[in-house]
Amino acid sequence: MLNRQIQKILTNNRSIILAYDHGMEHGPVDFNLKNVDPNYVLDIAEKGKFSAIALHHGIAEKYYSNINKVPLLIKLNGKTNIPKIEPISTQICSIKRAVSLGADAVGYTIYSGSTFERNMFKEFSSIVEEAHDYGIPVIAWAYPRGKYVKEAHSNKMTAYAARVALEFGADFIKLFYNGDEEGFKWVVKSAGKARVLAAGGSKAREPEFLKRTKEILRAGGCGLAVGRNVWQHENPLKMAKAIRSIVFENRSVDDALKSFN
Ligand code: FBP
Repeated sequence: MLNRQIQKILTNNRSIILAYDHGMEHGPVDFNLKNVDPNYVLDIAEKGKFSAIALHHGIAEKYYSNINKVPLLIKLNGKTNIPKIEPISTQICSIKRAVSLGADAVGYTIYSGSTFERNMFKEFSSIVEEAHDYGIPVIAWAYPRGKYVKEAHSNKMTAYAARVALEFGADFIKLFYNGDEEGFKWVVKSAGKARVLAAGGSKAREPEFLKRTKEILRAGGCGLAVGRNVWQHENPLKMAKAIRSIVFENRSVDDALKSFN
């Protein structure tokens, strides 16, 4: 069952997840009059043939229904960026509730290195156990962060965060890619049998973003969990097509850029 569910969010062993949890993580500051509407982003997920859409449960309950064909990934924890304290993100949705809302997979952010890491480790451990009992895969947003983390985006720290998520049983691990393709190979190795997805980051120019995507795949990553570079794009479906052609069809960056013609 778990393996079948993992396959559901893969095409040719690759995956592109559309992330839309920013309303909680950053606030509506990331949105404009179009993409503030979850229906707009769900439509992109469907028409852009994404492997899954990542939502918090409140949005899933009001906007996602069984007519939606794109698999649903429910993010089980969350926080705002308002308190300037050590990073901690706590569980806000149970697996039972996620499953009742139609979740095909669940996600959880772990800030390894935070002085609160033990709280997240404890919750994540139970989440993996329960999700796997239900036969659904778990995606870890693995972000080293906190006052003791000096270089959060270094290969060393990213590889450590990847390994921690593997040790806890994550099936997919979402990580920051710092632009060092060789270094990312070690990060991917450290993630072992867990599949590596790279985070998209703030909006970049298309050639730059697509080049990064190519590098991530060459280093052994299985795809992306991307948000702003798609739904903040003036033509999200063209962007989705360009990303798909690289991730699923192994096209070159130059070929992918033809999607914008
Ligand atoms: P983007 O591709 O838009 O960066 O989304 C990826 C993501 O991990 C989101 O799922 C999340 O809301 C956000 O980035 C978190 O970013 P940060 O922790 O850097 O604020």
